[in-house]
Amino acid sequence: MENLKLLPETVLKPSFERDKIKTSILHIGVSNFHRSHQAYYIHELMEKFNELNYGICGVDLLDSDRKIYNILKDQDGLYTLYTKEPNGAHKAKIIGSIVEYFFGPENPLAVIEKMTSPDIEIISLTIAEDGYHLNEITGALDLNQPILDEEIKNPFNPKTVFGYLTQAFKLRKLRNLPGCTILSCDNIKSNGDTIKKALLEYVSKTEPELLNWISKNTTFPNTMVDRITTITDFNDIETLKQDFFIEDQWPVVCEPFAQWIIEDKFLHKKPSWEKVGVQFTQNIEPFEKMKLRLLNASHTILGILGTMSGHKTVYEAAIDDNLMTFLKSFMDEEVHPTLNESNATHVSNYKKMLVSRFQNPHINDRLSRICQESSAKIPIFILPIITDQLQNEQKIKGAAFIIAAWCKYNDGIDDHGNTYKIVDSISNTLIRMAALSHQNPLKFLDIETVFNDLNTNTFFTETYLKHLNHLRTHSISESITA
Ligand code: CS2
Repeated sequence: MENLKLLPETVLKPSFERDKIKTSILHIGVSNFHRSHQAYYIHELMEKFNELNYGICGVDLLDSDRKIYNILKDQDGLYTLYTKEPNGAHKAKIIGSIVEYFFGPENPLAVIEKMTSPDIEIISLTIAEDGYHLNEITGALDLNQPILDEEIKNPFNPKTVFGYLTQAFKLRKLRNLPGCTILSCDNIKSNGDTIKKALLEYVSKTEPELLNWISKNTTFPNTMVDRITTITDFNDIETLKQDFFIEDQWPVVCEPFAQWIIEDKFLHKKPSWEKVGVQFTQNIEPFEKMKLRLLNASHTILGILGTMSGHKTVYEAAIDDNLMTFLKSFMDEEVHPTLNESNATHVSNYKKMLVSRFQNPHINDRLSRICQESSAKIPIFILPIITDQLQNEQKIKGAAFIIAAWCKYNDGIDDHGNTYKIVDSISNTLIRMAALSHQNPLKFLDIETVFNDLNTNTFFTETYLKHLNHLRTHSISESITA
């Protein structure tokens, strides 16, 4: 903190008194995205309005997060948000809203105690799809996963968000304390409803007498979250050193755009986050659908088709004319008809803005980041578009092309003969089914955890087959323009 004074004028530093901050948010999952989004908004509220009531206590639950824990401890919770504008302007801002930090694997009881503190009004989450431990087919909590089984047998040594919340709620009830708002900030459909349903399933199995208390003492707003945040690379750390004299072990790099829409469903007084651009709404669905089906689906498309064409970043893929022509017509003809155009959503403007966000030349967003865990992303971002279009007997040509291309993607060789790695929790299955598809082209669609019963729709499978056959002997750009 003392070192901040040594930084040049060009670096934006917290001007508020960090020791006056009250910690009323406990956030689980201090990812880059959390640091570029929620922690940034809260910092803005502190900086611009001196509202110091929503300080964040960061918590990580996974062993693999030890590095960020050590770094944030070392840096007194401070880190740099490094924003890059399309015109090349760069901004370095030191974010000061994370004021405490706990690490579950080191001291689970301290985390439970903190979660029980009456000061904590909001427990927010960015735990990614995996953190919800859902069964891919039924969507219900998958109590057969070994981590949950082990945790249920050792409730005082929790591992997952469910074990922690259950213990904290038990204590809150026992101590006659109020409950809190559980605010999921994950990029999944109906994130608030999803965590609520999974938590209630867990509690009914482990502590059924707590169910009634939870229903009266917690709320689960759905949210839509957005800010393109890259994986920090070594060059960014170096540039910050050279251009801004900042020594930060793990800065966060992102675009200037940010959006956060939250269902107005807080247990305590609603935070005045609208002052810093957060939008509260009664109905999150149109916003959420628009973001998942336009931004995230487009990312997946650029990721798969771009990697196969030999591109490395979203920017490179987004200035490839063939890919963009395909993407724009997919957005117009197959996605837009499934969305509700309204004054609130402005789908047409949103599409235009997306293209310029993707074409920001200074955001080094690797396609390898986008393609990670496609088996979890495609069912959220792309398949619902196909389901809606099929239901309305509308076009699925582009979507079938994307799925056929994804099958070929899992062969791991691009159109120039270079290889790349498939990074996915079911990579073995993807690679095996893609290989079997060379003899039996519909085989890939048999991965039920991803495609459900899509392989029974002959309208879809016929179009898919046509594309896959063409892709077998042609490159992505030849197939797109065919
Ligand atoms: C990306 C998202 O992971 C992905 O596939 O589409 O991380 C995207 O960058 C964010 O949702 C932007 O808000």
